[in-house]
Amino acid sequence: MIGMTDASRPPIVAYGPLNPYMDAELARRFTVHAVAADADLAALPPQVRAARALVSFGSVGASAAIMDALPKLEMIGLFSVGYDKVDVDHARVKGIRVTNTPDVLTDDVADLAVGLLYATVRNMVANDRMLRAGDWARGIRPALSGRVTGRRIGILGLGRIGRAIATRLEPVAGEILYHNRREAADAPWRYVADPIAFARQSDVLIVATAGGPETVKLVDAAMLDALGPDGVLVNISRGSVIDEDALVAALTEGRIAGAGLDVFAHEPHVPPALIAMDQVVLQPHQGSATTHSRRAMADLVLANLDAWFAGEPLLTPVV
Ligand code: 8YV
Repeated sequence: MIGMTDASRPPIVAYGPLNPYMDAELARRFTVHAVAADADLAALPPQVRAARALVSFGSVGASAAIMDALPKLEMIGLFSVGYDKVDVDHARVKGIRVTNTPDVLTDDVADLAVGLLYATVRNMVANDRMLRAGDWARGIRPALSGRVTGRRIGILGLGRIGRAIATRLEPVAGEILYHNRREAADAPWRYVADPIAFARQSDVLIVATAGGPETVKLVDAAMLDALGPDGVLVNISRGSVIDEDALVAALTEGRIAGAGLDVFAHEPHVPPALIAMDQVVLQPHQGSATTHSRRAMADLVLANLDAWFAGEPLLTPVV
């Protein structure tokens, strides 16, 4: 009967676009109401307001407003490891559980960081462009590049992804050092407590820390200057961690050598100044965007939802 809720298929909200596999698997289990990321939350119909769970992409997250608009909400299954777009304090106060997708995407995000490092240091994208433009065939020789082997590689944020990046680069690095809120007792790499000293001692700085209020603009003009004119910055974490205006200025003025960026302060907007630069390599937030990781992330979201509705412990709770 129209309007009747099938008790075996609890109502949930799919918030913003997910992916076809996720959509199909959610539809098999739940009564799914798709809500656009920019929907008018004050105008949600009663059957949507009855949702007991919300599934959301990392870039959309879950604000206090969407939590308040869904009075029956019990849990949020986030389709990302980063939960900087989820108001976790509000969720905690309201007793709403939140899950994310750690581990399953670590290898692919770390691979992208390493790829960005090589692509940036070896000018691979600019060289690709000049070859395609016919410059090589016309006898033009590209400028010589820097090198990766032997460089001091600084990892900012030694979480799961930071460790996977360090492990990958260890065989070629001159040294791996890291800066974190605190020293990791089990990490074999050198800890540098002071962020400026850390940047000064790094030839390459790879940002792998979590986003959120604690890390906003952690990489600022002073840190970029400490990295120095031969320094390269790679960011696969969140655009918010870097002062993007300071980065554009440092690149424009040659105060750092280059940058490989997968994330930006105001995605999908990328500053035109960065787009115009040959010494940067840009990706449209592709860290976890492999078929393998996205499938595993979807399965983990589903496993958390299944656990919740079966009254079992959540697999990867944040709240
Ligand atoms: C995604 C991510 O690009 O997991 C994260 O934190 O940044 C990526 O996996 C996206 O947010 C998926 O929702």
